[in-house]
Amino acid sequence: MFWQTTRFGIDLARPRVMGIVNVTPDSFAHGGARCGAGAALAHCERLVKEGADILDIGGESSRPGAARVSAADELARVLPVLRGALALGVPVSVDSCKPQVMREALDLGVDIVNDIQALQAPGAIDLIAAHRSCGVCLMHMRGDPRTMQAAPQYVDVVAEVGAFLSERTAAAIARGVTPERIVLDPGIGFGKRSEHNLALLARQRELLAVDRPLLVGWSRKSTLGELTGRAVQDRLAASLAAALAAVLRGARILRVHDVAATVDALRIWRAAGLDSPSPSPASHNPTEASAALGNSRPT
Ligand code: HH2
Repeated sequence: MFWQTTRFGIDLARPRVMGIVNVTPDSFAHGGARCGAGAALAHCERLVKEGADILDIGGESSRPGAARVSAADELARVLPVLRGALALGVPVSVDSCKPQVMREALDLGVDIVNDIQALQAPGAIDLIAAHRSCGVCLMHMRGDPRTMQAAPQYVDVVAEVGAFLSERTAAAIARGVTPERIVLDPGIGFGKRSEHNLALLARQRELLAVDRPLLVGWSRKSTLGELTGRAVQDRLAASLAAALAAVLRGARILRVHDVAATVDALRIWRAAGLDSPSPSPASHNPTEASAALGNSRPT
């Protein structure tokens, strides 16, 4: 099973670690410590040294209640960091829901668009479909970051998230995005209370029925704080436990802040023989993506 991206076919035979780089003054997990391009790029370099398989670079916080950022401001934040990160030898993802930001990032050569709105913005699907090979992550969110935590309600959160991801996958494929370019994310914490997030973890395997690899982001999220009583900077153990539980239930890409610790945890996991690739989604012909074995390699 490979994830096709612009320059790399990412082999998902083993779980992959996506390191988070927020070039924002207001992210929930670091409070703006890496707002400048120089600091953000140094952070990218550090995450690659720690073993990140993918870098995910974003210029707009999506924490509950976050203020919107204009496309121009978002571009000013992320473009210099993306430019530098593209030289680091790993796939680079831009975390954005704005087509203008996606377009300029793709023009630079980024490998993946990570969209918390699952390409619902006008023009977003066509932009991705027009690109030859970039990867895309389609994430579920109920509402938008300003309002999403105002009493979210579901009858069956797992079924509803699954139906949404299925519909967005079908929409992207119908417009010409090939399936091997798509991964899916249940959107932990996006318009969901803790009970919803935990149901999505407990029944995560049901989401594999959509037949695309799963990416999940539990790192430092508030449900972990609710369960442990710990502040955001003290949620490493909880984040690792949630990440491994997600891998156990079929996730293949972990979006994390703490790359070194997650890489170590996965190393022990594999050494213990716990990592057998999930039975679904069905593997597809790897020659379509790349001939890569082991680490991701340029296509
Ligand atoms: N979570 C955040 C942002 N982007 N993308 C995906 N695919 N999945 C996630 O779970 C996800 C995401 C929020 O976390 P973070 O980037 O650390 O915070 P902020 O949005 O405040 O910068």
